[in-house]
Amino acid sequence: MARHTFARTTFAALSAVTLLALGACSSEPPSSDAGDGGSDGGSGSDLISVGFSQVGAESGWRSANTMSIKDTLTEENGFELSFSDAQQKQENQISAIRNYIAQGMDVIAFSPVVETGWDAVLEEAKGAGIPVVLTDRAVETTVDDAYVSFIGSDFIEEGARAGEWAAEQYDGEGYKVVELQGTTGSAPAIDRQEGFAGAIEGTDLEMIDSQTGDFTRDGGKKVMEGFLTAHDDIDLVFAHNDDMGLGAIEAIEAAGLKPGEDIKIITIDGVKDGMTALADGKINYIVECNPLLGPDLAEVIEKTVAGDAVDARIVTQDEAFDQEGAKAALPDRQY
Ligand code: GZL
Repeated sequence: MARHTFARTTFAALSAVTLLALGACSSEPPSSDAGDGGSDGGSGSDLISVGFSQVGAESGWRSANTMSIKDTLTEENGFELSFSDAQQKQENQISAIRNYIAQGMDVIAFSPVVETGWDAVLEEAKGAGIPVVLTDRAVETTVDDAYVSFIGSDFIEEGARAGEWAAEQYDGEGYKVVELQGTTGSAPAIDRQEGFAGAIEGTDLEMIDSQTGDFTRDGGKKVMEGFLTAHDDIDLVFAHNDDMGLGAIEAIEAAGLKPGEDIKIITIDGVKDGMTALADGKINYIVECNPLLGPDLAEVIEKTVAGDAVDARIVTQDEAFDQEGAKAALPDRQY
């Protein structure tokens, strides 16, 4: 399909925010292909060529997010998807996006590993007339009309829900709190920290240490080992994702303590391993961050290619779970 040219007017996006429940995804395991993609240069196929740059494969959430995108942007659904895994490196995402520009993709989509440093490549995509869609994470940019839409959760709200539950449960007990932060400079790490801190303000919960575990299980384990060496009075761990919380569980158990009892744990994501640990009482509360963004991404791409206006911000709906909620939700969980 010849690449769709875009007048700036087609970048015009409604300023309204749309709350969308997200579809389920199939159980197909994510593949790791990085197809050569690109519009077919006249082979006559009527597919929409999409270049997608993914953060990496750092967590269970990321795997579910990749699965949702690959399961939705299929040929039978009208897409020719080129997918690349940046191994959590911004330079890899920037070079992948430049490749997609050179290949003349109809649309480029990506989940930016960090918030800043995208102006040049966003300007290049705009100059090439290729619309950009952000999924999962936001960017800070000075480029006008840099992207058509941002589809993802409200991370400040997620951090606030975690902090509100902690305040409800533990205020008045002089709890000492440690925080396992996500990737430094990423929107979820910045916003979840802000939301949680705001929610515990005015309570007697005290944040005594905070460090990045880079959203990985190993990172969470290593940082928690350091916290346990440095502090003998930790009551609560706030982990920015399940994977770091699961790593913290390993460190807590290796120290001869009981996660969920001696040291409480609150995490964000709601992936199967996290929900299982919650049902088993090793995690105390999880705020969901729905990774199933494929259907909304497909809809935004189709509307954009058709020249229809799309919402500038599409906020995905998240639930939250205590132990009973996790037991009830696990049997039907899609990820
Ligand atoms: C959130 C997403 C975060 C998840 C982590 O939308 O960007 O990145 O919370 C993942 O599990 O690594």
